[in-house]
Amino acid sequence: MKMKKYYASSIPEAMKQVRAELGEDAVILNSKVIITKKFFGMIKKKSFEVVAGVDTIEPTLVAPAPPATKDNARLQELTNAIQAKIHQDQPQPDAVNEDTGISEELRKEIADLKSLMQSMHKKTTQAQYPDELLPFIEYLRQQELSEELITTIGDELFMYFKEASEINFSQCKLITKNLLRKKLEGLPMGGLSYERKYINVLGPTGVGKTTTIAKMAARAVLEKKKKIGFITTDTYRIAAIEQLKTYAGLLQAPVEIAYNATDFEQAIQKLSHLDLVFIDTAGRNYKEVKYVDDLQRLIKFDDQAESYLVLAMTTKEKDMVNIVDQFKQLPIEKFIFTKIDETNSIGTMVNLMIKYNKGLAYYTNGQEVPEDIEEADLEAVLNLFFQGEEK
Ligand SMILES: Nc1nc2c(ncn2[C@@H]2O[C@H](COP(=O)(O)OP(=O)(O)O)[C@@H](O)[C@H]2O)c(=O)[nH]1
Ligand SMILES: [Mg+2]
Repeated sequence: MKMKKYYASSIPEAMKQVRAELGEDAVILNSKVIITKKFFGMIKKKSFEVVAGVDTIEPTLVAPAPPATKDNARLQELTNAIQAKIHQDQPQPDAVNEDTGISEELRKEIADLKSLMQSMHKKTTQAQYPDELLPFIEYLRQQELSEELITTIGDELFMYFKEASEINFSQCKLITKNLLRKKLEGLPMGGLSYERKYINVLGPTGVGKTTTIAKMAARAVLEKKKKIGFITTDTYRIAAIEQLKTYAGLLQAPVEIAYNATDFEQAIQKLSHLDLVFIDTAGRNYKEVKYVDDLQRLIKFDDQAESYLVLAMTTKEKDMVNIVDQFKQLPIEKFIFTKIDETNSIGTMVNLMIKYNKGLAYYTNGQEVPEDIEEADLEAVLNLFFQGEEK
């Protein structure tokens, strides 16, 4: 990637310079305001510094030739060799000797030092990446993949590059997919099991719980011919009850409203003849620990139930992490990610699945019921990750 700094009195002015020099494909990598002081600080002048870059290995990026089968075999061979080497180089877990007499404090200090050294190592390796890798690393970053995963992937690509002396976008993609596949393949993927009667749908307000329930329920009725019903514990807003009732009406399914645990128990009895019961919950302030406690008291989390945590892709990852942490005392089966139509960054999905070791049931991509929902499978998630690249 070719990079250059531009200075101008306004951002549009800087953009003009960038386009004139680097062309229409240039991307802005960074920008900042610069205040210069003249006459002993009495006159302040504002200007802008813009760092822009353009891909210099564009031909391979725009039209990546699909690797020939022979290349693929070679690529796989090299990837395997690199992975074997990585495993060989990885430090083996320390043998635990209970009698070492090392205090807990010292042990913690050693652990901190170790992690500091590891993070320094990461920074050094990233700084060593050749220019050929940078657009791809930038793509991973735009996808908001965690820095930790970017370094793992980057290091592997770098080793491949050292071995093969060249690398193009489609090779990077293949190696990345292999790596992410390995990280995700142990996690449960796929929608309702249809083996458990109660489906608890949890998550904060407005993420799309009720809409997603309607989509899942419609599939259960139309495709699986199941007899279904609904219980809602979201009694704080009349509109929320009406919304569920509307969907239930379309599917000719009963709705029970549970204001308290007794109501809930009665609703369960009333709907006991059905195949599936969807439980819509209130997304009150999840930050209150009490909310999760109440939920636990109100609804059932036994072996007849499966529970899903709904998160919207429009939420910041930091906030999503807080939400998942808040729900961690509940036996969440899998995630459901909604509103993926409103983002171009899919990395968060991957980050959270790996961080919490949880699979994915569905992702939803629009407001239309019942069509805007996809059942998750590993290859679909991996393809989703590179979808932005094909746009
Ligand atoms: N763009 C988009 N909007 C969605 C999606 N799923 C739900 N919504 C919208 O998000 C808003 C809140 O949905 P709702 O089901 O009421 O959320 P709840 O409070 O969690 O039950 C509604 O306007 C939905 O139409 C989705 O996949 N994409
Ligand atoms: Mg709702």
